[in-house]
Amino acid sequence: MRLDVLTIFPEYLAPLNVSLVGKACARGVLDVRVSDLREWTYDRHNTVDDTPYGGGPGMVMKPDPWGEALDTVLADGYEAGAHTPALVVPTPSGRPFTQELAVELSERPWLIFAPARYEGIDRRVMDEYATRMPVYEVSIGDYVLAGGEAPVLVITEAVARLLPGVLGNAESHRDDSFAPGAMADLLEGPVYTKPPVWRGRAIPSMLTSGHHGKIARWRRDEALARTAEMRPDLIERCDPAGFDKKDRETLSILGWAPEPGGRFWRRPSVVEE
Ligand code: J9Q
Repeated sequence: MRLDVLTIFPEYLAPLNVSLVGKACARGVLDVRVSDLREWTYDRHNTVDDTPYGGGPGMVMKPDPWGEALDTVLADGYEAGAHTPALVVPTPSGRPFTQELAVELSERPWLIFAPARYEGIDRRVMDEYATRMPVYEVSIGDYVLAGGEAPVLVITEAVARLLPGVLGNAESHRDDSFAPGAMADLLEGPVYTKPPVWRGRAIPSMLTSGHHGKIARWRRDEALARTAEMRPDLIERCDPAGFDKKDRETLSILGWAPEPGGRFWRRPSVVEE
């Protein structure tokens, strides 16, 4: 996969050379190119922003540097044999970044990231490049950042670990919270390792019982409890056909009951302590 990043803070992308993404690059699975957007400014101050039409706070990134930078990166990439690019623009007004979207992006051979500072990029840039390639405007969550560089790191890590040959056998995709598949719709419960007692705290005895069926059931119950506590929206969204008899029993103890439609809803009588 080829990955271009156009940014006014190229140093911010240094972590792309580290850890999993760095290894993917070293192994030749990923070809990362970071370019400084200011290379495509031609005034004395390397201006990339201007005041918004219609007034209002903040500054908007000018279309010209983006247009020239994107045209150059596209020409370079095509010349190097890359094809079917997609533009990824991190923005709080984008579609939520999910594991499903990570999988979709990981299946594309060429991603071009356009992280913006200030109040965003002149809309005409996304409109123009949308006529030539898919444009993904993506939000990594509901909070305020100074710019899209951190989201680029987040999205890149989520995508890179899905590329063939990047993850070792030790880490597999299936059981991750949010991975499409096995535990798809539940959060993971607690995990433990040696020593068996740490600062007077023992591990749950269940885990050394050797009863693999009981351990699996216990883990499932812990996952249900954790999800109900931290992400009740995930329980509500669950297809009830995915719950077995014991799941229903556990959910009932946690204060959840099926609606007439079958989906689970938390009984209003149960309140937090
Ligand atoms: C560019 N807050 O926030 C959440 N996902 C993306 C963003 C974001 C931001 C500011 C600038 C992206």
